[in-house]
Amino acid sequence: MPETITERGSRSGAEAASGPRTDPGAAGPAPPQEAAFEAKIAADERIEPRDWMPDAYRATLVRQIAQHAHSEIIGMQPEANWLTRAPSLRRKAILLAKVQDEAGHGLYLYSAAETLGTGRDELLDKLHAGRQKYSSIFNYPTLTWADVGAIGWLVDGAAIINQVPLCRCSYGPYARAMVRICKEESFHQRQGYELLHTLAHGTPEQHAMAQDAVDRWWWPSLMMFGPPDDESAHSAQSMAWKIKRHSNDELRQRFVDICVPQAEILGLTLPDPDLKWNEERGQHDFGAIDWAEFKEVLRGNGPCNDQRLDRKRRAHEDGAWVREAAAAYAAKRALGAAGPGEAAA
Ligand code: BYC
Repeated sequence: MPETITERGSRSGAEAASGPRTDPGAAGPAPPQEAAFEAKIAADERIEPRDWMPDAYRATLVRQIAQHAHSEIIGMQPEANWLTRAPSLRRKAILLAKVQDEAGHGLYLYSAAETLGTGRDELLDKLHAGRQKYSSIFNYPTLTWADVGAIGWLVDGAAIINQVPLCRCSYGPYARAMVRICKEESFHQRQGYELLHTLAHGTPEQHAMAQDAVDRWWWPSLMMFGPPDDESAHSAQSMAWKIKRHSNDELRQRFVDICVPQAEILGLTLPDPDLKWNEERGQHDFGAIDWAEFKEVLRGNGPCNDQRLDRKRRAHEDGAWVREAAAAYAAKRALGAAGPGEAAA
């Protein structure tokens, strides 16, 4: 754990006593630590764990990083579903590596949240109690092997578009975690693309399986970027703080424009009759997203919400003995390091 962080938003008792102004709209001149924070943001410098920061900035980061970390961990489930049924040893080894990477991403992100004073246990308790979200995308089922390819191409592809700008996030530990995550996500996207390419250029049955997977994953992938800008509660503030660098709609559009030529090379069709190049805008127009479906999934009513959370809770309970054993081992080592005399004292 980092040093204790006070609830008032500063890092030490002395600073808290000086009364940091945590409400950006509060009257009167900004206290010096708030002015220093704003100056760093304006200069595109990183905010680090020991720096003063407004409570709302800290809370926004914890919310987003927690949701992101939970997504990585829950995101292991739909893919792990195919580990025992991968069609070859090569495919199985690749998928195993990918699923393990997702666990690693979760750990980097929980560690980033910990630098803000919120431990992993607390975040996991909230996830298990249904009080924190994870990405909507992981509430859809993986019905065929081609879904592993579609997830790599579309889901990891969307994640990269969303996450590359997060490498420039104003909060240092999150930005640095994202650099490593994005490198691995690129490999994930490539494996999905290569898998789908192989299927799409295989037998007619394999091509149909690839097309069916793309048909099912396309629209949920577009929803990953979050609600439209005019309904995005947090975007304006997060962009002002340079946590987010682009709006949800901007990134969604970028994703569509990148996917269209890739789909052509794959020999697959994107399931949107309204998808077409708009010469004037220099971008693709695309059809209406079913936001009612998105809201239902967020409310817990997607096809796999219950299954995903049940499995996550069960895995956590089943792993209790590992955490207990690790804690007992750490305590034993600490005792040994202190020496018998000090331990007795
Ligand atoms: N699913 O004001 P908004 C991955 C929530 S990739 C669920 O626009 P914000 C992976 C949002 O939390 C996926 N909830 O919010 C890939 C907020 O609710 P609360 C994870 C969503 O934060 C492959 C409300 O809707 N990636 O991990 O400004 C394999 C209003 O939205 C979703 C990240 O998390 C959604 N799709 O922008 C394995 C990236 N969209 O909190 C793993 C980091 C929105 O007020 N996160 N909501 O209750 C972000 O960039 C931003 O948090 C978002 C949303 C763009 C997702």
